[in-house]
Amino acid sequence: MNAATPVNSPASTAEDTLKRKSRDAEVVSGGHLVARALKNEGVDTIFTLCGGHIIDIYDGCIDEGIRIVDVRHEQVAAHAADGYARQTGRLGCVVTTAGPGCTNAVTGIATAFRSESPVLHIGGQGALTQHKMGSLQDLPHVDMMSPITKFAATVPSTERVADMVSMAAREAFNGAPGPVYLEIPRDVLDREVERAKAIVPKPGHYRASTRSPGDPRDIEKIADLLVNSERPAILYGQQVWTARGHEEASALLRALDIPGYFNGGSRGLLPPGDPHHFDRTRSNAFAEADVIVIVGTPFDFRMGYGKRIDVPTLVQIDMDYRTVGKNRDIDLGIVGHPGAILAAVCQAASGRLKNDKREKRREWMKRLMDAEAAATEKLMPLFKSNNQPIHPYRVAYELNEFLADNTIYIGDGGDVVTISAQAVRPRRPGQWMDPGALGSLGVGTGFAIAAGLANPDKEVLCYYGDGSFGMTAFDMETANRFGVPYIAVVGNNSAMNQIRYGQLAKYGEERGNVGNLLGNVPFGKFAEMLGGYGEEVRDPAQIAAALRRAREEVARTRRSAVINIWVDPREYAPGTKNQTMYK
Ligand SMILES: Cc1ncc(C[n+]2csc(CCOP(=O)(O)OP(=O)(O)O)c2C)c(N)n1
Ligand SMILES: [Mg+2]
Repeated sequence: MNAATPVNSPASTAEDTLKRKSRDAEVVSGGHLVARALKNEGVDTIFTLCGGHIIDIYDGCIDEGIRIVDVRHEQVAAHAADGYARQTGRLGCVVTTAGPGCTNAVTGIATAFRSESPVLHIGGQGALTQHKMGSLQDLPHVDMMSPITKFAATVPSTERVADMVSMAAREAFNGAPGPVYLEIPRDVLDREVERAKAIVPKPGHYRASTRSPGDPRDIEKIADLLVNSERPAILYGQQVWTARGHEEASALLRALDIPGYFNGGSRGLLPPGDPHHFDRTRSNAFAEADVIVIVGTPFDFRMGYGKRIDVPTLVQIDMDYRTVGKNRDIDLGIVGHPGAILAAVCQAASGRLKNDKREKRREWMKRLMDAEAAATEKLMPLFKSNNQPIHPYRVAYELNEFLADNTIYIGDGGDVVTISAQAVRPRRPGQWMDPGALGSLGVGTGFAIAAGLANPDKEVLCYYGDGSFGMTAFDMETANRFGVPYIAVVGNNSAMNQIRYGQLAKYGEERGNVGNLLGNVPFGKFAEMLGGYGEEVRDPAQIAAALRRAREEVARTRRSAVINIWVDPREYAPGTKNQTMYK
């Protein structure tokens, strides 16, 4: 049965329909205004879990042809809205009921906040007529959501509903994008007002272009720096993909022969093997380059707050004015749209790179490329390890070998997923998804649903830790129900291993295994319970074949598969051993 087919809906007569139609022509309810404004903003899908406070939005969505994806936990709805924004480049939308609907979604919205993902969260609220009287599920949502959104407000009247949805959308795209929150009291949502009195901003007429190229004098300066540099390097972060500046970003690397490094959603901007794609020599580049340009990623813990960069000239480009020059000094900063800025720099530098400089850069890139190859060689014994229990590096290697050109790779877990980042190289832009700076476990299932819905022709693979899988996996049923099955791989060490390492190191064997051990769960059976394919893998030689079977079975049954790979709990990622994330 189609997910949207209503069950037991009361039969309506032709007369009822006629009456409804003529009334609809004159009046409109708040829920229908929400849907109209969402449609105007280009939102074609909402992620939601139902509640009495929000049902009129669903009715409006039916009229507007907006897809309603109903999940089993609001955290998943929020992650899915974030994932859908990441995959489509448009505003994502999550709709939750009042109270616990909102609190359950908080992690997803917070994740979008730290990842600068444009998500509109619409939440229900008790009727204004019951304001502060102790209505069902009443909470101070706006106060709760304000610190983790760019804008949070209550819609005060039905007439303003669409207006405030468009206002929230505008705020979501202000500077670096991010989540926004709108609370709609039940009576505001349900009330019908005269259509003529409702404020509905015209599509395409209520917000300006975000493609600002920054100060033209600074564009010239960056072009000069790059043209005159002998050892330049550029790091592209999440924003480059979020703002869809990826083509301009690769064009600049190619035009000026600059080695590129990529993090977050920018991984996959260039395919592995591309002469301008680098990933194992970032610290060499940070130590030896003469000019470094950082685009669209803050100097946060992932960058050692910028302290690990030692370079004569550091340039920072970001969509958020507050990020540029934060945590460390820079030589030049520019604020605007990464694509617009990089295209302008490319244009300003065009034809100015002298042959001797190009020669020097080729030597520089060759040196880095040799170091990349040496670093890969060094990892090979781990990548090819035949150990039993299976070494998590072997899983990471096999996953990378398995990826197809169109596979979207999602990482959701602690140590096993950190390790996978050393091996997995997505083949195309937009095919890498991670939780970002919030480091939230549990993103995987929502991201997988969103990735599938936004890209019906792509394969989706999510690699989970066993701890993470347990957090949100029940919505695998939602993925199946909406026809977007995916391949789930669990790196199962029966522990919250990334945390366990630090505990063992600090408190020893006796007190270190506390609060971090999980049961041995054969997660393959979970897929079977939902009508899909499941398999347990204990032999490293079986990983590749198991993954292929999962691919075939997902295609055949249209149900998600789970390959549960039992990995060695005694192996950890180097970053975990150094506790880099806390330094
Ligand atoms: C929602 C959430 N809770 C707790 C943490 C802290 N944390 C970081 S890694 C980790 C362990 C994850 O275990 P698992 O997914 O099994 O991966 P493993 O480290 O075992 O490979 C935990 C609990 C977190 N980042 N997010
Ligand atoms: Mg684990």
